[in-house]
Amino acid sequence: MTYSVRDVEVRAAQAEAEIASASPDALEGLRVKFLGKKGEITAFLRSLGEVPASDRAALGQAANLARERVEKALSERRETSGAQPTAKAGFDPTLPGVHGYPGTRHPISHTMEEIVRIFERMGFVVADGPDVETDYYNFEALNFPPDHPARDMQDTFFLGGDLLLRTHTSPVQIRSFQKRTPPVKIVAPGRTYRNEAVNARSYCLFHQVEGFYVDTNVTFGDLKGVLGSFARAYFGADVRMRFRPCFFPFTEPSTEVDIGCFLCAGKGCSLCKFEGWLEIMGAGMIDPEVFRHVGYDPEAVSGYAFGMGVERIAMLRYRITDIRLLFENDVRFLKQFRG
Ligand code: 2NL
Repeated sequence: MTYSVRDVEVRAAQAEAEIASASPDALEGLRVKFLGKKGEITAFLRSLGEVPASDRAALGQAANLARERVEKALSERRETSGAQPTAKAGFDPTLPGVHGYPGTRHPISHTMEEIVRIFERMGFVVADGPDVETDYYNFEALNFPPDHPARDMQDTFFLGGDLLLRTHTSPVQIRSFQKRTPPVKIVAPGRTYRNEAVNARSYCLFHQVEGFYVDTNVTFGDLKGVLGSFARAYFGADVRMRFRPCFFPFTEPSTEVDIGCFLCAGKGCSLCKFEGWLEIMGAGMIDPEVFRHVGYDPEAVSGYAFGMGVERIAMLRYRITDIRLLFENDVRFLKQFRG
């Protein structure tokens, strides 16, 4: 191999330029290309023995200088490329970041917590119980006799044997009765299940908040007072309320509770279906049969109970027209709530 000092200098300069613009990943390859065992600069150094003795000193000096230049270029490039690996043209690190959607409380959780909070302020204590229940706690203790048509009203998911998915949160109340002695004042929020045909108004899964108070001399007047306070706290101080007689197996007398439509103030609109009233819950005085089932003396104590559907309350409050939206968890829907 014959070469001149100039050849060595030109190759060193080319190597420097190539290294200076190389990506961090390419540097090791370039080191091998120039300084490896078969590298181009190494080749100059190896072949010094074959050059005429008169040129050897000058060429040796040039080749050593070339190796130093390439080594320096490599180490400089390693530092600069490592220091700014993400630096891209047009990137402005002073701009605000792009934030992900952090999520919000689900409107059902939010509504349920608001309802419970109001009752807690009136002295009710929160209780909960299992979603999988026995026939006794879901029906029998609540005065649904076997084969009574009232059971048909609650299309039940039976799980085999004695087990079922609770169709209301009333079993929690029965369990509370068994654990405590009057006075007891409990509110039971939770998930309930019914084998309903799914459509805009009903779903196979929903939530209830039930409450009850048992003590000596609890009256229907106490019930009206507590539910009136609830309605004013949740729907506004000037809300109107009415009680309509109805039937539940576990209360006697029983009532459905309506509030004056808050959208049209009773004039009639699509929300209240031109009734002027919105049904918000059911309630009544606890049937003596229920007390007998849990070992309370119906001559000594009395009590009221009430129950409301959380989806129904949330749909009225937020004007949601399809219950399925509450279970599909489409973020375009959920993002509209700031719970
Ligand atoms: C409704 C009506 C109601 C009750 C629930 C209850 C529980 C026991 C004893 C007596 Cl342990 N009653 N709960 C009473 C009346 C009505 O719910 O429409 N709920 C969505």
